[in-house]
Amino acid sequence: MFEKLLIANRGEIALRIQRACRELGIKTVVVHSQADTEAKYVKLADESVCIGPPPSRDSYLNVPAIISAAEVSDAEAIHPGYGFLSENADFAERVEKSGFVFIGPRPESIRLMGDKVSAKEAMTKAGVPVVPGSEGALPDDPKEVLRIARAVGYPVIVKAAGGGGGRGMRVVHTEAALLNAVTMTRAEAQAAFNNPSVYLEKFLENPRHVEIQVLADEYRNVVYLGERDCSMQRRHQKIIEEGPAPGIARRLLERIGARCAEACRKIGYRGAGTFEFLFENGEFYFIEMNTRVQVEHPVTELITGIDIVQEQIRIAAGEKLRFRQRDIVIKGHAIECRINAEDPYRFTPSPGRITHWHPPGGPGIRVDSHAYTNYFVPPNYDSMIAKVLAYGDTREQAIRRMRIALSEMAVEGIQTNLALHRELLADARFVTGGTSIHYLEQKLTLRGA
Ligand code: MV4
Repeated sequence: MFEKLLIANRGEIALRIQRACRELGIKTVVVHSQADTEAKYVKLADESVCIGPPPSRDSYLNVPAIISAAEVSDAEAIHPGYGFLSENADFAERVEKSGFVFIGPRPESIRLMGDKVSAKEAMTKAGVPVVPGSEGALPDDPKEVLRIARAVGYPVIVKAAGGGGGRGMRVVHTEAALLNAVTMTRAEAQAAFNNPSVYLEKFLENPRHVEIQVLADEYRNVVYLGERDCSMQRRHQKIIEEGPAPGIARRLLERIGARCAEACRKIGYRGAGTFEFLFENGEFYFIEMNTRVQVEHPVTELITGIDIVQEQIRIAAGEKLRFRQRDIVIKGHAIECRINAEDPYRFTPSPGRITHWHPPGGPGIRVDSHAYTNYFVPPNYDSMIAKVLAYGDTREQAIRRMRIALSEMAVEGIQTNLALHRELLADARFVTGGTSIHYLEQKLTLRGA
C-alpha cells in the first residue's frame, strides 16, 4: 500500500478521500488554492501545499503545480476526486510519466470514454444496449445526414463527441431544422472541445437517468454495485440521488449490471466507473461512461457496505478485488440530498460566511461535508457544501429519516436549497418514485407560475 497520497481536489471530496486514507493508514497531502487555506480539512491533512490563487485555472487545474507538489511532498499517488482534472487523460498520463500512480483508470480508458462516439462504439461492441442513432460520427454530406435522421426517426438529438454531461447537444423535431442544427452543434463543439465531431441519436422524450456503479481491478475482476437513480435534476445538476432505482425489476437491473461488468472486462477497464443509462418504457440505453468517483457514490456505499474510495486506492496499488459478484448484496435503500449554497428561488450561488452550522444526525444519517460554523464558502467553486444521506431498510424508512434530517438541519449566514429539499421529500410524485429527468424543472415552472 502507498505510504503517502496527494489529494488533487477540494471541499467535501478532499475530506472524504482523506478519511479513506486514514483508514488505510496512508499519510495525506492536500493541495489547495489561496481561497481554501483556512479550511479545516486542509489543516486536518498531514501536509498541505498551496498551489495558486483562487481561480481553478490557476490552482486546481494547474497541472505543473500539482505535479511539483507531489514531488516536494514525496507522495506516491494522486487522487483527482471528481470534476477538475479527474477525467483529463493528459493529466493522468502526465502523473504516470512523472513517476506517480494515478488513482483512476488507465489514460487510454479515460480517453476512450471522453470521446462519446468511441465510448458508444466500444459499448455497442461489448453488448451494452445503446440509444439507436448514427453509427459513429455524422458524415459531412448533408444528404447522408438527412438519410440517417430519417432512418432513426424524429425527434432526434445531435450531440458533440467531445461533450457530455449535457454540454453540446441540440434536439431536432423536424427534417427542416436538421442541417442547421448539425452545423451549429459542430461549430460549438469545435469552439468548446476543439473537436467538430458530432453524432445523432433518437431523442427519448421522458426517460429516467439510471446509472450502474462498477469496480474493476488490474486483473479483469469486475463487480457491479447496483444502480442509482439520478433523475431529480435541474439544468444537468443532480439534486437528489437514490438507490436502488424505484420500481425497476431486479432481474432487469441485474442483466444490465452484468453487461456493464462484462464490458469492463472486454476493454480492460480498471478502477471505479459509472455507466449512465436513460431508462424508458422498460429499456436501458447507454449514453456515457464516467471514469471518476462520482458525487453520489455514498448512496452505493450505504446499500452495499463497500467503501468505494478505499477500493479505488487498493485497486490503484495493484491489489486484487476482495469480493466477487456473488458477495455483493444490495440491502436497504439510500437517498442523497445535495445541499448547495444558492438562492432558493433564482438558483444563483450564495457564497459567504456560515454563521451557524447545525448538521443532522441519528440512525441511518450520513453527512459528507467540509463545512462548519464560521466556514467561509468561497465564490470561486461549485456551490455544493454538503451531502446529506439517509439509509433505511425500505425506501419509506429512508424517506422518513431524510425528512427528519432536513428538519433538524440549520444553516445560517448564507442561502441554501434546504427548503427545496424539504418540499421534494413531501412531494407525492417523489414519494411514489420513478419520476423522469424533466420532473423537477416542470414542478419549478408550475410553482413559479
Ligand atoms: C439524451 C436525452 C434524450 N435522448 N439523449 C443530457 C446529459 C447527457 N449526459 C445526456 N443527456 C441527455 N441525453 C437522448 N438520446 C436527454 C438527455 C437529458 C438528460 C439526461 C440525463 C439527466 C438529465 C437530463 C436532462 C436533460 C436532457
